[in-house]
Amino acid sequence: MAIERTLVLVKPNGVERGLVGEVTARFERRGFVLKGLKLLRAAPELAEEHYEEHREKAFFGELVAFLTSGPIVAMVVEGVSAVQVARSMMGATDPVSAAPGTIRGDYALEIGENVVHGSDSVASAEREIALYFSASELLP
Ligand code: IDP
Ligand code: MG
Repeated sequence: MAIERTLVLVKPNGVERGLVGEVTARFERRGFVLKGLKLLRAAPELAEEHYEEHREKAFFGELVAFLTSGPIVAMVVEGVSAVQVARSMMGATDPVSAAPGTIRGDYALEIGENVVHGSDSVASAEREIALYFSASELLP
């Protein structure tokens, strides 16, 4: 029963499509507590650092261009096994394989525009939260 924090992003197409409330509500209803929340436009440097593990991939340029293409919402959610549970609520990376009932399974079809991001480990979550939030922007 480890209490964890994870970073959730609503990607530009999610914000554009008016899905911020929908995504946020799912995490709140599941029982997670919001510890940080902001609307921002990611600079290329931020997007590149966020996705540094994918720097050598063919889709890296596209990935950074997409994440910086419009406003995003960043939130820190806290609760039991937040990293794993948030990822399971989002569904498979490729929405074609994402189960109905998951965020991607309900709102996406294209892998490059899969509406949400969730950290993939506690270490990634700590690193990513620090990229998007200063300590004073997070509740204790
Ligand atoms: P994740 O978001 O489920 O953790 P990652 O493998 O970390 O998936 O990939 C980061 C993001 O890069 C994905 O959410 C997706 O939008 C994009 N992506 C991953 N694989 C591909 C691909 O093969 N083509 C285009 N975009 C991709
Ligand atoms: Mg990932």
